[in-house]
Amino acid sequence: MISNLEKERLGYTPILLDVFKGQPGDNAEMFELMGAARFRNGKTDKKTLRSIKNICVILSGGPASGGHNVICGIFDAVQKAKSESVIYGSIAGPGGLVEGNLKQVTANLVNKYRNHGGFDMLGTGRTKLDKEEQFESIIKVCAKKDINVIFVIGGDDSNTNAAIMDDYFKSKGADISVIGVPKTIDGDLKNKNIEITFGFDSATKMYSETIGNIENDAASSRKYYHFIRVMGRSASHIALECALQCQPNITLISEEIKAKKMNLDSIAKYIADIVKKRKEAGLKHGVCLVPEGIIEFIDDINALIKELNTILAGNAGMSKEEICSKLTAKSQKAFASIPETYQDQLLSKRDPHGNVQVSSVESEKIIAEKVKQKLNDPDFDYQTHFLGYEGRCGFPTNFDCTYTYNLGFCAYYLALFNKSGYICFIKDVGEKIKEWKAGGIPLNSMITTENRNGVKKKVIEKALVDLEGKPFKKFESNRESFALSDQYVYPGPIQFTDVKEFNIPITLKLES
Ligand code: FBP
Repeated sequence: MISNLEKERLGYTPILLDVFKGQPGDNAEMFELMGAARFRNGKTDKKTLRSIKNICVILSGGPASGGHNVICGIFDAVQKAKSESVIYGSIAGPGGLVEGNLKQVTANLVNKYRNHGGFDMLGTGRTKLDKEEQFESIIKVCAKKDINVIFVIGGDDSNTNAAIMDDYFKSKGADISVIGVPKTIDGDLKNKNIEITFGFDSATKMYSETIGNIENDAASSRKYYHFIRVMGRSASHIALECALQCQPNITLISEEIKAKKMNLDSIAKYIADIVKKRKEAGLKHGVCLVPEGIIEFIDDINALIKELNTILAGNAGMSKEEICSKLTAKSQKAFASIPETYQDQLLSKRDPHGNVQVSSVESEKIIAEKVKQKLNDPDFDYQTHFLGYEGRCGFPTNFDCTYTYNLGFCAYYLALFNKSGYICFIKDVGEKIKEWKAGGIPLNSMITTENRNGVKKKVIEKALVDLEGKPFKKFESNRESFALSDQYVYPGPIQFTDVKEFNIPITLKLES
């Protein structure tokens, strides 16, 4: 059974960019602009286009609303090209392709998932691709299924997989193109061409609805401080966007905390001072946003995590005492500064890419508890919330539906125009849709090296909140008034009514 809204959303038709209309070659040509491949209206000799055999699509990493529409875009692009390519989906992320666990993406299947949230059409996973055996296995699976194009729909780690896989194929002369598609609710895979990752708009609107509701409860009940942690593994883009949308009293921005070298104690003092001032003004309630990734940006805790990563990488199964004995004195002190109930959360196993699973670290509770200790005021009472997984799979906004559908076309066109090792983009999305531009950039132009699991690895660098950028500056210039008086905004649920212009994120508007 499907809900009424599901039925209605199936009927939404995303607008297709002009450049992707008609048969490929009839209406589009590629040109190079400042290191990027770009499409514009024009004609291309069809004989110069790649002969695409079969295709594999991979949904990779955390889900993000709009992923299914990327696949719908690829599917429809194949139909428009009057191609006989079969599209296979890799089951449960990159691991499916390594193991040959594939599912055919048919018209019936895509038609069930148009404008639909989640990644459940194929499932997703975080398998790290960096071993020769994995790549050799993929080459065999591709040969068996006659696949010569792989689309990786993912975030920084997944597109790092795509870059490394492409390098391997090129070094072995394997004729398989790899194209990435920028996804992640975290919004941290961006640059001058990739202005936004898909899923960010839908997730921040879903979180903002709830934050607005909690703000209203705070202002109604007038007795609690609400500490709300919002997802975002590393960067604070989600917290900043929600802060601009809902105007809570306090929002912590991890990048600023790092720049100011703040530790847990100074963060607690900053919040406690605001609580005291509000109490003097007769306000005993408030709302504080905490970005999920904060823990890795707190000066002494970051050093502690780095040490823990190295210790845990080589010594699974050690007791807490043994681990602590291997820490430097400074890190032992930082570990002790975390309320004991939450210390084990830093010792939990790392993800396949060597990341601490910050979604399991209850930083909102750690901070709330520290503030309580600092205030020592019986009037201070708090509630905590984690807005995480519920933001990743909801119905995509009209913006995300349209953006992803075009990303699907763009990815297919890049492969068709003989690109490999590229990530697609649609830019100028703050403008009217007829101004949107499509293209791709080499994945390798985004690669750097980072310490993961104690080993130096190639990775795509995360784009953090720019403290000199307009979104942060706007927040900074308003935060004192947000703190001392209530200027809550209640955005309410996502609206799906058709609009001439998309209601894009405030941070994106300010950056455009
Ligand atoms: P991606 O970067 O893969 O899109 O994932 C983002 C994210 O939703 C983070 O916000 C969160 O910390 C993480 O995934 C949670 O991962 P998991 O699903 O493995 O618990």
